[in-house]
Amino acid sequence: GTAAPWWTSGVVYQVYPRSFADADGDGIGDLAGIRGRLDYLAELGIDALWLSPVYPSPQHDNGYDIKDYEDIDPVFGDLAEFDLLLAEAHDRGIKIVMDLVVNHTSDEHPWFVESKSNLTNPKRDWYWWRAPHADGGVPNGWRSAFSGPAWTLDDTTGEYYLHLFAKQQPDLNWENPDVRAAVYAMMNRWLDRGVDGFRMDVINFIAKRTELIDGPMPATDGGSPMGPQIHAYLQEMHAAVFAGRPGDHLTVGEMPGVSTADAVLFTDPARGEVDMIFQFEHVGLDHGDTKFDVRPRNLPALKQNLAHWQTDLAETGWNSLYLNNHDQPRLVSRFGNDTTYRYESATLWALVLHLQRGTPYIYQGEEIGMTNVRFDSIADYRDIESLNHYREAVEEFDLAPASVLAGVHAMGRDNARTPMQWDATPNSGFTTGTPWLAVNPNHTGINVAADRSGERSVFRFYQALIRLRHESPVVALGDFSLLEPDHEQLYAFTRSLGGETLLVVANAADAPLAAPLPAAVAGLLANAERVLGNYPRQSPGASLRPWEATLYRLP
Ligand code: TEU
Repeated sequence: GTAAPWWTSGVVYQVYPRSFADADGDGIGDLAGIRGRLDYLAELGIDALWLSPVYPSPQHDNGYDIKDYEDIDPVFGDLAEFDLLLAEAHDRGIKIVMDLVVNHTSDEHPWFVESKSNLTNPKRDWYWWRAPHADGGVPNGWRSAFSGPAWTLDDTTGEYYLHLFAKQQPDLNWENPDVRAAVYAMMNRWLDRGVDGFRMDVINFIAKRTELIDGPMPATDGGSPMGPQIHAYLQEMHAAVFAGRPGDHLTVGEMPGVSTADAVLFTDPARGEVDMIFQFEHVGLDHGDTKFDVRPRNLPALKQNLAHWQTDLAETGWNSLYLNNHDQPRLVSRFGNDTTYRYESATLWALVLHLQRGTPYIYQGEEIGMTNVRFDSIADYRDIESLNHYREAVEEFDLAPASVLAGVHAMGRDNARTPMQWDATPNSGFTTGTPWLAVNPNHTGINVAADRSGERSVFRFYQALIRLRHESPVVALGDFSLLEPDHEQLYAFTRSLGGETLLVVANAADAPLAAPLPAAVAGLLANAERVLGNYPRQSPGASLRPWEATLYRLP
């Protein structure tokens, strides 16, 4: 058959352009800045870059509110600059994956401006408009992900429009075939331009459970708005955009709230939907109903959930592997120890994630162990999700500001959006201007230059993991088996393919793990050959040091 697609043994690096590298000194990252760092990314060894949106946008949600799908926002550059970045990335064997945000547009997109202008214009049905419900007010009880109702009343026409996110992000009506055709045409023009695929923003929400919109006034059932027609839409998109093209364009769908059963349907190659998805179960285990309701880490639950995704998608389908992105707090602060054992815990989670079956995603700064930030005041934060949450919690629910700020410290999205830390100079080499969001004060010690000059380099550990995935079929394709699933601090599993077996042994805790190690692991360690580790070599089976992680090849 045909060769396996590149992404079965490749690694994707996510760039958040706003915070990566600023070439023109306006304090906001840009395309020229990314182009200036391509050698760094090539040295890391990644196969593709996923760029968060760089299209024209009012920037209410940092570019996830798009007003023109086929241009570049001047703050990031222009189409000529984009073509240059694309060419220079391709020269280095690096693919470029764009962010496709078509569940919603900006409220300044010409489509919405026309749609809202009057009740009978041709684009009225391109969005979700509804008259006030008989009970008065919003059509149903859905809430916006950014606080408040998911419906806003438009005074011009006296109707409400739907926005699962900010009111400046009206949802497109995918029931309308004209909407779907316009999106596919835009996607085809980007692929014709040479881009190598799309990360698809909340793509499972494009299909709504319409019975919850036009039925009796349901109190929000807390369930997903995702409707069953999602599979038909994705198959239609695949046929209209990707099917006839040579080469493996990457499609990764961001899908909050889906299960492994859903994911098998979405990622079964025979169904022609998407190549892989970003699921949210593992990043939902350490908080309550809202993400800011933080709960303590539960390692067995985390291990078992990730193992569940490994085994349920083993025969059919494909996993993405991530612990970080522009919406999640920094992994070393959330799952590790970002002070005493920052190097050890950052590399432990890198090993645990990159040795699983799927396509790993590295979020900018993860490869040098960047940490969360703790600004003193909500005024230092920029993210609409955190700002709306803080205002609602403090002003409407009368919660104590300090406790609400603590939730933002732990889980706010700005944790991932402080500027990339390149060196110890004042703005960490990110900009010569004033950064749009303050640089993390710890950049003087945590930065690319310091990491790569150090004896224990997170960057070089990621380089080794990426090289391993490129060279070793058992890493890319081997069967996964979790060991000691209930152990509170040991994370151990095997990968096997064609007689070759690898073993990961990781002590995900500040406390050492005394020998003898649990029998299931100790038994395998006899004659094991060390492949990679984050501590100086010691005899297999000895007590594990804090956050010690080692990869072994078994005889
Ligand atoms: O995120 C979708 C999504 O599910 C987020 O609301 C996520 O649950 C939340 O941010 C976690 O706190 C995508 C983009 O990744 C995000 O940056 C956008 O804000 C959002 O869609 C709307 O486009």
